[in-house]
Amino acid sequence: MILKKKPTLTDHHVTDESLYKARRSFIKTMGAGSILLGSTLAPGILSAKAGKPDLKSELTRYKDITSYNNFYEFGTGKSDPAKYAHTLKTSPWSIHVDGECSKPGTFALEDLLKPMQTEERIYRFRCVEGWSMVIPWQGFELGKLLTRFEPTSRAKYVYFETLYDPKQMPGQKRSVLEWPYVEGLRMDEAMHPLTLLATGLYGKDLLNQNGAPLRLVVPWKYGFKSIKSIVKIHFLEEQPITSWQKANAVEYGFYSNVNPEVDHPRWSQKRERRIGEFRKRKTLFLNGYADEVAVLYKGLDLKKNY
Ligand SMILES: Nc1nc2c(c(=O)[nH]1)N[C@H]1C(S)=C(S)[C@@H](COP(=O)(O)O)O[C@H]1N2
Ligand SMILES: [Mo]
Repeated sequence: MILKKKPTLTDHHVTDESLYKARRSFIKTMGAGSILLGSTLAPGILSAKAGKPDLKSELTRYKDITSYNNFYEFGTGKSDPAKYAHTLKTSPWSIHVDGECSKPGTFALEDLLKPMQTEERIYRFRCVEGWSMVIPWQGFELGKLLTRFEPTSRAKYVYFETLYDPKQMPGQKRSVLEWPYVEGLRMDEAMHPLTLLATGLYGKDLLNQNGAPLRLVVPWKYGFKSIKSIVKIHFLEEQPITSWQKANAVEYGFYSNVNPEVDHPRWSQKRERRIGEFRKRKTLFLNGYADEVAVLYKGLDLKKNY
């Protein structure tokens, strides 16, 4: 679960990243920075207070983000998804929307994406296993898509399903989890402007191992909430049961908020290893997004609702 040796830096990675950074500063200089870093960015990023670390300087290498993965549909090893996820066919792709909403339906992915403006968001990403990354996503706010389906007043939760097709996802032939992978959010979490649907990272389309063509990103929650390769969105009144709750409800709760004060039953959550670094970092409450999202959990006992 944890990288044993320090990854080596090859020319390929350096080129990849220096090109990316050069392009970003070029765009900024040209005054077109608003396209990438403009007014639609969440308050926590735009108004990054003095003293808050600049996540841009902490970016995890593209190579690590795309080769050290969790995607059990392709095996449980960290390098399995990069090796095996090529069997997933991401085009054509459609998404079925139903439940408590006025505009359900089955939609071709292109039609869903057409009106959505993608932007870049650099987020910390913390896996429940104790490792973390900083990832420059391309995506759009989940809430802006969900609104189009007109959720009813009874929609208190939304859940998502990953594709189920053992031919394309051979890991589904083994019952390590109940398939398809399902995850859920409370409606206010889903509608929060930090919550993204990602279509790319580092300025490129998502690779299959990272959840192409569309995956959720909820930066203040443990990584497993960020469900990959989504084919279904369902609005409902009752709290859904997620794949990880089904697998082990004692270890994985519905909320799964990053919280250094609530240990996993088998290990501490106080520290994390940033992939590419040697010394461990302190894990931040709500993964560093408390200013933005702590208000969602006012009055909720986070030791019980882990
Ligand atoms: N469908 C599906 N989504 C998933 C997973 C999975 O196994 N299947 N793993 C989760 C876990 S545990 C993590 S940490 C993140 C990993 O995302 P990454 O590989 O892009 O870093 O994806 C999450 N989404
Ligand atoms: Mo994870």
